[in-house]
Amino acid sequence: MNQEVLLQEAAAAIVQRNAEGALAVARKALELGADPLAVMEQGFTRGLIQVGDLFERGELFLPELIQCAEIMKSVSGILNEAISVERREIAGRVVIATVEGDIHDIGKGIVVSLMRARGLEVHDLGRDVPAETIIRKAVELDADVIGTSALLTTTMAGQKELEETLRREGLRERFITIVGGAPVTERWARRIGADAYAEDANDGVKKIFQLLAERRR
Ligand code: B1M
Repeated sequence: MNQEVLLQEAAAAIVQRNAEGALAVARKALELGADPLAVMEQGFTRGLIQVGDLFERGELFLPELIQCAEIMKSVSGILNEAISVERREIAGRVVIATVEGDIHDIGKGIVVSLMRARGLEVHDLGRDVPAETIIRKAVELDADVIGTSALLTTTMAGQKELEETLRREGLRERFITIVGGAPVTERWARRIGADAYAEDANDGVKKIFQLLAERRR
């Protein structure tokens, strides 16, 4: 089967809130040997973004949005697990969380799976996590990297607070910081003083490896 058709079916299953159909597409993708990351990002995620647009225009309501998110969670359970593990040695230690006040964690889940698959040791603190808690955990675990995800324009402030707290506590140089999430931009990362902005999971992992290599030079 053509991969583009599969991706369209994945997106459509989310928009149509077809839970069984979505699981069937995820399983079919794996049977056919499709790249699970591509199916998540170019298929199911595309559908979820359409759902977000419908919600924004008032053409779909919160219960339906929640239903779509739940379907997305169940397919990501299958596909994130299947993201191929390329290397086993630990390349660096990452503490990651969705910032305080924000419960969006589907994208972070994809990022975490890819990080683990590429050999990073990842401590996922979950969602709605205060900056102070993220920092305490990173210090306790002697992490190399602190990653944060924010999906609301209002909660992006949590990423700024993290940078400010690190600076105030004299800890800024100790960690590499990386920020992501739909409203987050390169400009925002620069403005708050984060080391990197990541557009998606691949970009995030690539930048972490670059920054780890620079630090070890
Ligand atoms: Co919410 N929501 N939501 N929502 N929701 C948005 C974000 C919104 C844009 C929808 C819209 O109106 N168009 C809007 C925000 C508007 C704004 O801030 N300007 C919105 C709103 C308003 C809300 C509520 C306030 C709704 C309400 O209650 N009235 C509420 C807020 C709750 C809260 O957090 N306090 C809410 C709730 C929810 C659900 C619970 C129903 C559900 C989340 C379920 C869950 O995550 N467990 C949900 C969903 C699903 C969405 C949309 C539709 C999809 C988000 C998503 O999962 N995308 C979203 C619309 C949109 O984003 N266009 C929307 C797919 C995911 C794979 O992408 O998360 O961007 P993303 O992650 C990507 C990259 O950004 C990047 O890599 C990922 C993989 O490629 N990335 C990183 C992300 N983090 C990274 C970290 C990194 C590196 C890369 O390194 C550390």
